[in-house]
Amino acid sequence: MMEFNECGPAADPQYSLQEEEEEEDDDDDEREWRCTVDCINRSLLTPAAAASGELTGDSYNYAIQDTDVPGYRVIVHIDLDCFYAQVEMIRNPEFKGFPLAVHQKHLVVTCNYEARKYGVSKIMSVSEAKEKCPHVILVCGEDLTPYREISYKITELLEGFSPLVERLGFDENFVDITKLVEKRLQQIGSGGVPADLSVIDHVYGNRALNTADAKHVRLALGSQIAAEMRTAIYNRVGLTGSAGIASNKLLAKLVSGTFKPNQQTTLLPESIQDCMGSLMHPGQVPGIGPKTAQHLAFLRIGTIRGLQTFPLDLLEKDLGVCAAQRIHKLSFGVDDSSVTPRGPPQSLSDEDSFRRCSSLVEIRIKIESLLICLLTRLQKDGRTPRTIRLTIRRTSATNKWFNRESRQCPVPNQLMQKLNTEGVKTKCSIRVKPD
Ligand code: DGT
Ligand code: MG
Repeated sequence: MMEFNECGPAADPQYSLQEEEEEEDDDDDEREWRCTVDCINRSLLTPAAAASGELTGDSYNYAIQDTDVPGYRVIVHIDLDCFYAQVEMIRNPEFKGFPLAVHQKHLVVTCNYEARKYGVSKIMSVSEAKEKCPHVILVCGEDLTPYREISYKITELLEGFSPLVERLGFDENFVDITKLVEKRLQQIGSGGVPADLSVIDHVYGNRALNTADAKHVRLALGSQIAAEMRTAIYNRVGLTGSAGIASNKLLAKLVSGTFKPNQQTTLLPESIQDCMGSLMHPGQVPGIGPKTAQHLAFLRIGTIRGLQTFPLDLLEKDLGVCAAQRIHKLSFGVDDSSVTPRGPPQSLSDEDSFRRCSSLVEIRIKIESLLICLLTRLQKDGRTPRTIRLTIRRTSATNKWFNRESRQCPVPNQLMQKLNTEGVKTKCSIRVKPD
């Protein structure tokens, strides 16, 4: 891994989007929503009140002064459909229309919707996929370069709609379009909202739109903008995606998967509780990671309702005030976290399982090839890294997260100079010493 920052951990490990997180075997298994709960000033609203849309202010005034008022924000979550598979179909158009699976080592990491019809699914072994669909086209997806490149293209495209775009993995983005919605409201002006204003595509729970309700109007306009974004992604990059439109990140992410592929769903405030209630357990709430879910299970909290009704003071004692308040609010669909653009990644990394390596020579060849890939990316990036780190993770049958060992050092000046003058073809010299 190459880091652009000073030595030390690259970024907030809670909910960061480091390149390395997007690789297989990511150790950030506690992907929790960034904690923005104000632990000193408790919210003026109870979560239930906030979730039900009981906000102060004139709901008939469509445009609001403070576009950051929770409940009045309009957030879009876009998740590209079968991302790696779509990229492979762009690279090889002859694959279009046929069942296709992308694998890394022996695992299918995704497959197109044609393959899904045969029962092929993500994280299925290649042999099982072949059993389900003998004529499935298998493409190796171990080189992430094409996915990474298209992924950043999509984010850039979305930034053309709003500067507030937050990447979440390779194929998901949150976009805060509140300001854009405000602009459209201004364009509508005093003439009033057109009576035929409608939500594009699906409304969660089939709720009827009430054009006299400010939040409904804002979300309906949001659904139009989301549809424009999806059209732009398709026209300019050739990819389809599914979108969720809601008043916060949590809800937008939750509903974006309701109808897939290539569809979108808007959540009106009156359906928030139904949407939260549809989740089987707290671990399904985006922002509640597996460790917290495990902890909740230990407290015998196994359902969303159970979490909502669990005494907050007890939860605070167990999880700490900040975390307890955060997940309690999340269980009601309340999420105040803002869409935070993160800019370019603070580190670049590559990894391999070294499964087929059984000698130092093979290890050396493998590390050199990883380093060359990294240097190629570094050269394209254009920034100068400060630190290089090598991490070894020894997996065991019982726990694959432990036994992580790292060594790091400043990137040698000569390496960068050589890279600048001779390019990546520079021979990488690695010394692998036995312990
Ligand atoms: P979707 O969203 O259900 O239509 O399908 P995908 O393929 O877009 O799935 P998603 O959004 O969960 O993940 C985006 C890409 O990330 C996917 O195309 C392949 C990769 N990916 C997903 N799950 C895993 C995993 O468990 N391991 C690895 N290495 N890659 C994964
Ligand atoms: Mg996806």
